[in-house]
Amino acid sequence: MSKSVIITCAPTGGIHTPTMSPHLPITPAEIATASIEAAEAGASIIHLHARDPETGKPDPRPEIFNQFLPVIKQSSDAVINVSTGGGLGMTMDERLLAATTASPEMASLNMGSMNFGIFPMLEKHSEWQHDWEEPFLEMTKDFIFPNTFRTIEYALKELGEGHGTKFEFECYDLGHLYNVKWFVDKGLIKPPFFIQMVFGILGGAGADLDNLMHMHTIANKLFGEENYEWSVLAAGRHQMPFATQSAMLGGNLRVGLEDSLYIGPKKLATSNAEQVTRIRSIIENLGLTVATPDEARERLALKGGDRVKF
Ligand code: KMH
Ligand code: ZN
Repeated sequence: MSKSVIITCAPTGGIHTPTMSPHLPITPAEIATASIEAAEAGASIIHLHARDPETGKPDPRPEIFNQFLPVIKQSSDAVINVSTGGGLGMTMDERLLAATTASPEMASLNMGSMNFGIFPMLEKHSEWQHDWEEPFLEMTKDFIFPNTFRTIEYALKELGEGHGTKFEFECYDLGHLYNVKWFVDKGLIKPPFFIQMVFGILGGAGADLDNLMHMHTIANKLFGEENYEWSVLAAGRHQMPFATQSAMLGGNLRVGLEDSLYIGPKKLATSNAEQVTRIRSIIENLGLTVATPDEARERLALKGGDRVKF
């Protein structure tokens, strides 16, 4: 029998800006509602960033996370995953603070430094709701997203060993899988671990299905199928096709407005739950089932929702 499919939903992220969609959750209340609805629709993991409630700018402050993490926990059983990717331009200390404060079951960890170009989205708008949006996108023409061996090792020790938090290892290219392997060999990453393969970010692997097939083949060779769970996310219009391909190949997947604002060609998604509902129906029409939060906890060997600090 095939394994159930773990759906992660990333409701807001730190890439899209308020001008791009009126449906992007911004305030703690909006992020909480979007997360709870996504969990009700079938997401077993919720991947979270915070934003300044006034301006919508990505914001690392633990006190903002603390306005929505307990609310989500009280109304849903979903696994809470706190991003350490944060927002482009934050320091590594800022990026880690919310996770080390909340001690969640999961946190993201980006597995290599890279160009991270979101400036092409400048072409879609000429007027911006907030002053920060245009320069934020513009600066990514000359921006390197820093994730060095030293900072990755620090996060693995501080958050992984220190808090028992397990990671969503974000791998945007083949080399990032080899970086995971380096830490597996050093004993700092232990099975079962969770690889999130990311496609379609300018600076990382493009959204070509051959890239997905190849990364999966190499991950199996490096780690051994039995030692890890894999998941796929793709940016923008590639989101649903790539998620579907992953489910068909026995993998897991991620949706959410962090990765795509759309539900169809030129059609904005009106909620995160709409994307979760769409992919859930595709999964079920393929004859597969959706994993519950407890199935995700068991397969990823998570510490449990009662051992977090929120
Ligand atoms: N926004 C995604 C492409 C993170 O939060 O650690 C990658 C991401 C990074 O989710
Ligand atoms: Zn993220």
